Amino acid sequence: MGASGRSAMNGDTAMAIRRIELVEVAIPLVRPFRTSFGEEREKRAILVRVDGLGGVGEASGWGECVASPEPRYSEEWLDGAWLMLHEYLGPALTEGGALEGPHEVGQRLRWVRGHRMAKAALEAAVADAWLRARGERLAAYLGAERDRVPCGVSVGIAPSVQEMLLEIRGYLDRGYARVKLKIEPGRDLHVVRAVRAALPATPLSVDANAAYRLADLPLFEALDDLGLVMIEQPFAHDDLLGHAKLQVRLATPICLDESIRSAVDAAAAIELGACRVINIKPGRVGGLLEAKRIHDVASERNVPVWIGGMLETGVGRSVNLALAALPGVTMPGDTSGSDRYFRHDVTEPFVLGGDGMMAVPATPGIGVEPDPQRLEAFTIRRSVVFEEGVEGP
Ligand code: SMG
Ligand code: MG
Repeated sequence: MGASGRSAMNGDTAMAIRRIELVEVAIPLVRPFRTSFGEEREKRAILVRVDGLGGVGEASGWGECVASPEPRYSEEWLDGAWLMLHEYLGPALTEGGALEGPHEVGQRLRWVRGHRMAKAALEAAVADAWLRARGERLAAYLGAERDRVPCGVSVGIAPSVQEMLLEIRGYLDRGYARVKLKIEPGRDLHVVRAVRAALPATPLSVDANAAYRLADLPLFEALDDLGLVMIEQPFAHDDLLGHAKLQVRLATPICLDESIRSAVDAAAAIELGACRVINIKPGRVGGLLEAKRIHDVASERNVPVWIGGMLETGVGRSVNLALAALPGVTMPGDTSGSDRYFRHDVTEPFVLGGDGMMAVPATPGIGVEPDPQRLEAFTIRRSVVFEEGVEGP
């Protein structure tokens, strides 16, 4: 056992990190997911495993990195995150010795600029291990009180309105509480109008994934008449001013996703009037604790928030559900059931109740873990970032 392990044994709460491993998985999607920036047919993700040893014993934890194979949704991408975890984040985390808690992860990684999705995965894995060692649930640790949360569903761009409606009706039959339509130039107003006409009472929103500009104002004025719950990320991620100029012209709330990378961003966007709703994703903002801070900033300003999705496996979905149980999360999230994405997930599936509600994991840590056999079947590469007592390259 190394020096950091011994010091952890002496403390009550500290946890020494003994091993960090990355596992890349590729899981077929039940249907392709198309947005304004491309199509995904399988889910590839880096799962981070952290083995820790603390005053209360040994525990392992898992976290999921939501960086996509290509840097379209954000500048991060999967292979970059893999390298980042190896070269910088793993060493930055372990060089400081035993950890007093998950809050120290962000502090140790802060000197690395950006790379939030990679940081979030490591923080989640440490938090899972640390909480499991204490027998504490992530939702409770974050301050969540609810044990079930309402869920919405995000519907990819489909070849025709008919196909989209068929898919949507299937989700509504299952109980989803809100339907989000992906839009892109050329597949926007007529699609949303047709869906609205077919489903006059369904809570509907649209997500443009930054595909438009202020010059498209007439489109948004037309969408404004369709009784949408919100319009998500119409303009570029760095265009807060453009969003503020659009929001004053619309009755429909603008929801920001890609634009909000931190609690500081959230406060600025709210103060500028760039949005009236925020989509929180722990990966996009650098971790679950920053996600909680965004929740707090928005709650203090009476701005509703909801928890987004990145087509996560059960490992990431469990974190999203814990966050969704926070008191300021007042709108259904993109926290859909596992079967909306996968025939088989790496964990036990998350199942939507017929009433559109999903149970928040009720056991310690993130509450789920990869099934060893399924993990093995979906794994395309593995690599050890850190092992106690073993020198790095
Ligand atoms: O997890 O159900 C899901 C997907 C939700 O639409 C969704 N996510 O911009 O909000 C968003 C997109 C980003 C997906 S990029 C892979
Ligand atoms: Mg979005």
